[in-house]
Order: sequence, then structure tokens, then C-alpha cells
Amino acid sequence: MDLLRHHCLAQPDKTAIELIDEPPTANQIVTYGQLEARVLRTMALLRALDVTPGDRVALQLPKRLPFVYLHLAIMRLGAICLPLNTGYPARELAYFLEDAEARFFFAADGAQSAVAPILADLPALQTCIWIGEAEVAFEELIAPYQPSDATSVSLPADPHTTCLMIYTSGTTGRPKGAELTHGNLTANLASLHEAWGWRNDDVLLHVLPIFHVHGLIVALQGALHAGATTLMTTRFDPVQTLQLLIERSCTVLMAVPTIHRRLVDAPNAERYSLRHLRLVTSGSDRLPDDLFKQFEARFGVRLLERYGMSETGMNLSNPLHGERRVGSVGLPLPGVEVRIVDAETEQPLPDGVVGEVQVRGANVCKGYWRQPDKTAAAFTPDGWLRTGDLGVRAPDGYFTLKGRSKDLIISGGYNIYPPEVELALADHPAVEMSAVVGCPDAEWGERVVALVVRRAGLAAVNEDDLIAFCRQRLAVYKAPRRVIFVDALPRNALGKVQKVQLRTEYCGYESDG
Ligand code: MLC
Repeated sequence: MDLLRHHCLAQPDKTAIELIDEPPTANQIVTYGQLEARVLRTMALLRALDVTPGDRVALQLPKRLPFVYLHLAIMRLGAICLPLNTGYPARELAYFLEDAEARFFFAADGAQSAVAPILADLPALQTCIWIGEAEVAFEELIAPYQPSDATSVSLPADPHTTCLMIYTSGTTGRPKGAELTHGNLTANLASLHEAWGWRNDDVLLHVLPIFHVHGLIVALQGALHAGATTLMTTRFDPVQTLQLLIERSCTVLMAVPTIHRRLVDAPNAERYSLRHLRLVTSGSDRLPDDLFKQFEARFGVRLLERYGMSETGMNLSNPLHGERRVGSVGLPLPGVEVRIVDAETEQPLPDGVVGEVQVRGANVCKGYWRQPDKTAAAFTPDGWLRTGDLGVRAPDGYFTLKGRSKDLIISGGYNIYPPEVELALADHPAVEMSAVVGCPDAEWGERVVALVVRRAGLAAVNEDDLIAFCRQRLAVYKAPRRVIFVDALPRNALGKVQKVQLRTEYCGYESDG
């Protein structure tokens, strides 16, 4: 982040971010000089609001420039940025704000009526600021604050200070906040800078959400760290993406397999050559082999698949130069150690044998917010993070993922934890019990399917009722796409529901209800 400040001072007139708005006549350009000035004003605003180092400042804002200014300003003040998915309904939002004990919350004006009622029950929350959609509203908000009011504040010297908190879930319990430090982000950005050859003259087309490490750190911060230019769309549209990549001579695109699938399937996609792009990455979910091949055949670009997680940023990547191996997530990034261990003994396994992927390095988060037990359970005594992913290492060092030991669904690059969906379903009076599984899906990777046992005498509830019920309680992407009613759930001798059996039996969607 020191490097970002350097670019702001060294190339003040260069475009840092161009927001691609709708309509395009409303596009907005921010130079590096303006970025620095607005971040400093935003820091001054935050100081006037009494934001102090260590405070959690939550953002549930659309993908627009105020989010970026706030994110950078919060971290530079030594406070902790808590970015939240804009799809979280009030009920989920309340959990995150409460668990993090957020003192400050910046939210979209348009969400006020839905969100305001939960705020009274959050004793730690001191200030909520509603931000209008238009950039100008935020600029008016920070206008009275002078950049000089913030200049006395410099980055916290301690790299172990938490600056970003990203909530992830587990197989049990509620979501937990992974605490990423300044040192974690700096280390990971430096690794990626080296591995992917980020250049000052790169033009990144940014189509991802910015409330996750992928869009926020790997893509946006990656480009800012390099002093490159980012074209930031407010949402993903396949045709717009292809047009912008060509018309604006973009050099870098970062996306998830669902996005790559939609690009390949876009109308007249064969008319677009993307050979001028020097780097097109794929992550957040496994890249199917056929998609890897189709993308190259259609656009003349070999996708670069990499592997990361919220707790670590990026760990493994196929090389920029050298073999980008189909089906593999590549080699450890500079400064990151990756090993495959036996799940029981945690002893390293020889090449070619499948085991748990474990990761260690300066990029790995320091733990989970106020969850010492879960933090202890996530790490080995010598500091390896247990990822819960299964993988194998080839003798030449390439890693390939082979599934998950944890109960997790990945849909369109978003992680969905079945227990969260099962808990939501359990609140419905007609649900006796449920099991949620991920069924393979060509577009989304996996889709959420719920197997439900109805409570005796309450058979009237139907699939649409339960889907609608979940969509009220959970972000829409977590809600089941299908509900299949069953008489009983298969269990093993210990009473544990057999999800592998359910996937085998029901992912063809044969409902017996
Ligand atoms: C949207 N929907 C989803 C969904 N995204 N449902 C399931 N899974 C998803 N991922 C819902 C919408 O709310 C909508 O609901 C319906 O599905 C269809 O929407 P759409 O318009 O087709 O979807 P779209 O908005 O275009 O979004 C698709 C997408 C988006 C692929 C562009 O999901 C996306 O940006 N994914 C990227 C996620 C990401 O950045 N993950 C990084 C995590 S960090 P309705 O109401 O219309 O039915 C991480 C670490 C790492 O994992 O290594 O990177």
C-alpha cells in the first residue's frame, strides 16, 4: 500500500480507475492524484467521525468509487475494513455487524428502509452513514474535509495489524471473520506482482464484485499496486466485457469459471479475438477442463488458473511463462509454502498421493476474529493452515485439486455452506429435517439442492414456498434452486447424513415427493 501512495505521487495524472457506468456517458475517471486526494479527504471524514485504529468499519455499498475510497481510507487509518456482500438481507447483515462489533457502517441509501430496523439492536454500532448511489453525493460528503487533516496519519508500522476482515463459514457454526493483516496483503500483492508480471501500462478490466478477496485484493489492489489502470464495470455483462476488452485494449482480465463460461457462450463470441490480452486468470472455483479448452479455441487465450481462499489470498498459480496445465492450479507462489498431508496423521505425503492441502506463508491470515478455538483448530502447531481442500502434487511440482473434505458448495465462485442453508430451512414449521448438497451444473459449477423431510401433517408446503422462505433469510445465491421432498435422509451408523449418497441419488433431480 506504500506503493500505491508512491504511484499517486509519481503519476498523478494517470487514470487509476475508470468506472464504466450505465449509461456510458456517465463514466467517471479518477486519476492517481485524485485518488490520493479523495482517500485523504475520506480519512479526514473518518477521523472526524471518531474512527480510531482497530475499529471495524463495515461497508455494504454498490460497486462504485465511494467503496474504493472508504476501503483504502479505513485501512490507511489503521482501522479494519469489513466489506459485505450487497446481497445480504437485513437478517444476515445483523449477524455480521454484531459479531464484528462494527462501530461504523456505510450503507446504500436505497437499503435504508430494509436495514434501518436492525440497527437499534446493535449496541456497538455508533454511526451509520447512508450513501447515495451517485458519486457526487459522496464527493459532497467529503468536500468539507481537508486532505491536510489526514496527512499526520500514516500507515500503521506494524504489519501484524488487522486491516481487512472477510467472513467465511465452516462445517459448523456461524460465519467467522478471517483477519487479514497489512503484512498479509503486502506479501500476497508482492507475490502476485512477481508471478503475474503486473506492469505499469496494464489495463485491467474489472468485472468481479469488490466485497471478496478476488475482486478487491487480487484484482483491484493488484492493479493499483502496479500503478496500472482499472476499468471497473458496475456489474458483469458478457457482451459488454468482450467489447471493452477489445475497444479499450485491455491487457488483464480476472474472473471465475461461470464468467468464462458466459463469455464463451456469448452471442457472436467467435467474432472476438482476445489474443492481445497478456493475462486472463480463473479462480474461486475449479475450472472445468472443457471450459479451459473451449476458451482457448474461441478466444486464442490460454486461461491461467490459480488457487486461493479468503484466509490466504492466493497460494498457487499456473505460470505466466511456461506450462499452464489443464486441470492444475499450478505451482506455489513466491513466498508461499504448500504441502499435501495425510488427513489423519498430518504427515506429508509423497507426490502422486491425494491428501489435504495445507498452506503456510506471510499471506496467511492471523486467525478468526474472537474465535481462539476455531483459529487453533484451523492451524497445525507449526503454522500450516488446514484448507479443507484435497489435492495432489505431481513430481514436477504442479498441484491439482481433488475435491473437498469440508461440506462446501461453490456456485458461480461464491462459497455456500450447507449448514447455513439447513439452519434457515429448519426455521420453517413444515421442515422436519433437511440436507443441502451441491449438484454439478454446467453454468454455475454447482447449484444448491435441498433434500427435505416434511413434518407429519404439514405436507402442503411445496418447493416454491421453501425456496421463497430461504430467499427472505439468506442472500439469494445461497437459496436452493431445487427442493426435493424425501421420506427420510440416509444416515450412517453414527447418525451422520450421507451426503455423498444423496448426491449420487438425487443430483439427477428425481423427486419422489
Ligand atoms: C448471482 N446469483 C447466483 C450467483 N450469482 N446464484 C448462485 N450463485 C451465484 N454465484 C443469482 C442472482 O442473484 C439471480 O437471482 C440469479 O442467480 C441469476 O443472476 P444472474 O444475473 O445470472 O447472475 P449475475 O448477477 O450475472 O452473477 C453471476 C456472476 C456472479 C457469476 C457474475 O455470481 C459473480 O460475480 N461471481 C463471482 C464471485 C466472486 O468474486 N467470488 C470470489 C470469492 S473470493 P434471481 O433473484 O434473479 O433469481 C474466493 C477466493 C479466491 O473465493 O480464490 O478467489
